[in-house]
Amino acid sequence: MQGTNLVVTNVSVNGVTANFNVAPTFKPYPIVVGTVATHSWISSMRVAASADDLMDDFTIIRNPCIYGNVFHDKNGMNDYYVNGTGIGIASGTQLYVVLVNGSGNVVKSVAVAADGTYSISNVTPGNYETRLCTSAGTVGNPAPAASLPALWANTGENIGAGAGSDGVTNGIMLAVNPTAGTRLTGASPVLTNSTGVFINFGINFGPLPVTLVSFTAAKQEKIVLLKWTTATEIDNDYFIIERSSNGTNWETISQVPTQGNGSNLQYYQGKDMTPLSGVNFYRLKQVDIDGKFVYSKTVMVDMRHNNEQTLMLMPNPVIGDGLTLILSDIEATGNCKILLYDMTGKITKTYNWPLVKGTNNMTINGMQTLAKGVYQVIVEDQYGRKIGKARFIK
Ligand SMILES: [Ca+2]
Ligand SMILES: [Ca+2]
Repeated sequence: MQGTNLVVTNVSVNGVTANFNVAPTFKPYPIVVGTVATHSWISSMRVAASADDLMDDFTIIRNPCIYGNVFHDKNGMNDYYVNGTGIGIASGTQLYVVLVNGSGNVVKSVAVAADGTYSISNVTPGNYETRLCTSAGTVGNPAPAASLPALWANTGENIGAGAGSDGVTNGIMLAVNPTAGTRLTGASPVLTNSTGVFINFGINFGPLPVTLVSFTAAKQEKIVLLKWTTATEIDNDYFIIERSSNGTNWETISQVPTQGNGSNLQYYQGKDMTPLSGVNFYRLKQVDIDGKFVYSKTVMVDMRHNNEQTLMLMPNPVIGDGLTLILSDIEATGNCKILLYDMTGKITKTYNWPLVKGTNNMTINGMQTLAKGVYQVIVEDQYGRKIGKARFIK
């Protein structure tokens, strides 16, 4: 093959077909560069025949993309999550996500799809700002300011699927720095569109009536004390404390009236005088004077005695992909089995872990792929005996 012209019209890897549109050059082996029209997140592909004439050096250079969702997030950060129903058109106005470089100019911009998703593909690695705007701007020109249609407000924006926002709810995510393009090599590279930066924006129609800055529940002897703090309140009516044994079915514990409109911190507390003997979940239902309501995040209190709590889970609720199990006072070694059950009692994941005597710190991954909900973790020793049990929230 060396020194001979080779014509490659397309190459297929894992069902992805590359349409080569660049003239091949061969120095000293055939090298072909092309792009894949249907997978814009691949910036280039190269096929090189090695000395044995087999095309076994297949390289795909993939630039990262910036992608994510725009959510109609009716409870804002009260539940500490940028989430909700996807939205691409707000009050009839198309939304755009604009990628802005250090000079303040538009690098790329995309219209947000009707389901709230967007994807800016083939981004050259570098430092950017992303803005949620009502206009696309023009590439190379000064970027439009972050903007929303009348009566809509930003409620948060964050990187990744976890909780929290970047702290300033202005429709701007600062200092986004996608890493360099991933290079996949070999005869059968696995193609996925996973490289990139995942950014979500949350917006809401009108300001949120109540901004909750904290909500905690703590065991106090035989009762549970619930405390929460609001930063702003507009036309709030009351809070309802709800309790659940499983995170699905909720009952009302008590109702607490608002302390009134305000933009200073307001402190509240309530009590559950008769908590359930095992795990108790709590949430707040905040109700406006016009009857609209939103739920807070869920918190958990375990009323079991301390000597029954051999298994601790962190962080709980889970934030990223990892969950650390801390199992103390282990006497027998051998492989244990970690079983994750969803609330229907179905095993969703299993892990094996070699135990050591004493305290075991075991970090398992895969939490990102779990649906939101409450899960039970059961740890069994090598003989199938239950040695730890705990619940967590995703
Ligand atoms: Ca939210
Ligand atoms: Ca921001």
